Order: sequence, then C-alpha cells, then structure tokens
Amino acid sequence: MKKALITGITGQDGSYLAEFLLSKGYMVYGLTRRTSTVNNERIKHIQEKITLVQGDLLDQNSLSNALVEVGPEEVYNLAAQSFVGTSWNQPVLTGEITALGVVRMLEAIRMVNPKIKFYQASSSEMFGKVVESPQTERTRFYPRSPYGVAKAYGHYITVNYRESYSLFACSGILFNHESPRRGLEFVTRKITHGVARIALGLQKEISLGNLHSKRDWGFAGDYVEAMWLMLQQDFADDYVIATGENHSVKEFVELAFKYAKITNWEKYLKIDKKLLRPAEVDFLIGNATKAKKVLGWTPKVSFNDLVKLMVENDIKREKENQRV
Ligand code: NAP
Ligand code: F7E
Repeated sequence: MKKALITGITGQDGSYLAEFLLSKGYMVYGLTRRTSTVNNERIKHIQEKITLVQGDLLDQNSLSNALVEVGPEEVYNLAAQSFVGTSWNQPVLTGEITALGVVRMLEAIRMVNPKIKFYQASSSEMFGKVVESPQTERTRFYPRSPYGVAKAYGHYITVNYRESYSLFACSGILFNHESPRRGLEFVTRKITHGVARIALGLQKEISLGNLHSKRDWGFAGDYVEAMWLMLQQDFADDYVIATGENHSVKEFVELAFKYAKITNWEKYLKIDKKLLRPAEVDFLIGNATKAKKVLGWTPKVSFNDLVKLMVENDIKREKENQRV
C-alpha cells in the first residue's frame, strides 16, 4: 500500500485530496499544526481512515520527524497562508509559511529520503498583472500581492530542487478552485453563504469589494486528481490546471442569486471600499493544454454547476443550522 503525506489536510483541497487518495487505496497521513481548538471539520467524515501527525511548516524538525515517522512515497504540500487579503496584513508570516515552508519541506525530503515524490501547490496568483492571455506554464510571473510573491518563491525553489538534486518535484499552477468546503472569507463562498442566508431571511445584504475582477473558477474535487496525476508520470514537471474560461465576480453574484430564486439582487448588494485590495489581479484565464495532453486531465464541473452546487449546499447547511 502506498503512503501519502498531505500538509494542509484540514483545508479545502487537503480534504478532497485525502478522499481521492483513499479511493485509490493509499494510506493517507495528514500534517496538522497545533491550534487551541481542533479544526477538523472538513475531514471528520474520514477521520477513522486517515492518520494525523503533528507538525508545522514553520518548524524544520517537525517536518523531518513527520517524514521519518510516516515514511511516505508521496508528499503533497498544500499548507499555506492562502488568503491573498491577509497577505498584506501579515506579509512576513505569509513569506515564512507560503514561501520558506516549501524549502523547509524540500530540505526535509532531501535529508530523510530523496526518492519521495513531491507536489507543490503553486497558484495562478503568480501571474498577477498578466503579461499574456491565456496563461501557460511559460507565461512570465508578475505577482501582485505578498501571497503571489511567496508562491513564486515556492514555485522556483521546487523547480530548483528538481534541477539541483534530481528530486521528483512537481509544481501545479492551479487557477482558483472552489467548493462547498471553501473558506468563508474567499469571494465565492462569501457570496453563496450570504445568498443562502438572504434566501432564508437570516441576513439583509452582502458587502463586497471589486466586482469587476475575472477569475478562471473550477471545482476543487476535479483539481485534486490533477495533483495526483502529476506524481504518477515518469518525469517531474510543472502544469497549469484551469478550465479555460473566466467570469467576473459580478457574474458569480448574479448566478448565485438566480439559483436561490431571488430577483432584484442589486438591492441586497453593498460595495464596501475597505474590501478593495492595495493591488488587484484583474484578469486570469488559464490554458491547461499541457495537462490535457500529458496527464489526460480535464475539468468535469462547469461554472454554472459549481455555483449551483455551492448555493444549494449553503441553503441546506443553513436550514440544518436553524433546526439545531
Ligand atoms: P486552505 O483551505 O486555506 O487550507 C490551508 C491549509 O494550510 C490548512 O489546512 C491550514 O491549517 C494549513 N496551514 C496553514 N499554515 C500552516 C502551517 N504553518 N503549518 C502547517 N499547516 C498550515 O487552502 P486551500 O484552498 O485548500 O489551498 C490549498 C493550497 O493550494 C494552498 O497552498 C493554496 O495557497 C494553494 N492554492 C489554492 C487555490 C485555490 O483556489 N483554492 C489555487 C491555487 C493554489 P489550519 O487548518 O490549521 O489553518
Ligand atoms: O478573491 C474580489 C477580490 O479572495 C477573488 C486563493 O485561493 O485563488 C484565491 O485567491 C476576487 C478578487 O480569491 C471580495 O478582490 C471582491 O479579485 O476569492 P478571492 P483570490 O484572491 O483570487 C488563488 C488562485 C489562490 O492561490 C489563493 O490561495 O474577488 N473580491 N469582493 C473579493 N474577495 C474577497 N475575498 N472578499 C470580498 O468581499
């Protein structure tokens, strides 16, 4: 039985990847950091089937110890300070976790077992103020936030350790991917959660910042398969994972209200200038031709189905919360 260690297993992607790897027959281990309250909501349904080990991307020895304890064939590094907005407020912490955390894990792999295959969760935020569209693996980076800058370091150090030490290290440049398990601070979930509560009479309005930025939004459940496929190839490489279409925040809002059967949606929307970012990423659209050709990967869930899925899930969840 193959063993995989996932950092960030308590996050959105970590929970979907853990489910996916269990379905492939893996023994799944997750690295979790100490928090004052246990934060296993997204993995509680599979907790009996996985093993959690303590560690933190800020602590070098904890990573080496986790690798010795688990002895994985594959490591998926999904842990990060992943919220772009917070990265202006805590740029140094973002750099420590999202950038230096990657090299700490690569060093641990190099020291403990250089045969371990490594996946790094890179991001379309590295393209930032895009220099060409659609963006491919060869598009030059122009990050627009401390988060984007930290991810660019994580990407390049992954490439560098592959070239310096012949590690099997892959970087997946994933465009935005969402789900009912998305954190509430990200725009898609903030919208579907707010719309669900408005539909049930529990909330009066939603406050948003920039409605005009466009994102290439896919479904997280589809994207974790691409992570796994990258580590099953003969050679380590970097891949863009995206749907190839983009939509504005405004379009997302309109569609979410439509699926909640609410007309006159404008009256429920408030623009709050405090939610505007110091520098914005206006337009992202990915070209995943390489992933399709080499990995045989294509996204399955459409934009409309994603919005519908998220709205319906939030309505169901809010109804259940009211019953408790
Ligand atoms: P997420 O829901 O925010 O999850 C982040 C995970 O990282 C959580 O499990 C968190 O643990 C963990 N973490 C944070 N700091 C840590 C530390 N110092 N040591 C150990 N674990 C730590 O993020 P996601 O949406 O699943 O994204 C997964 C990865 O893909 C991230 O690296 C993100 O930057 C990247 N990415 C995401 C997208 C996207 O659209 N979702 C696109 C491209 C790339 P706690 O539960 O303890 O906080
Ligand atoms: O913002 C605008 C905001 O925070 C999307 C992370 O997973 O994907 C994510 O980063 C857009 C931006 O995601 C609000 O200004 C308007 O233009 O949902 P978001 P993100 O910044 O694209 C990438 C690929 C990652 O790697 C990241 O980890 O929506 N927007 N009003 C708002 N955004 C938020 N959060 N809240 C608002 O009220």
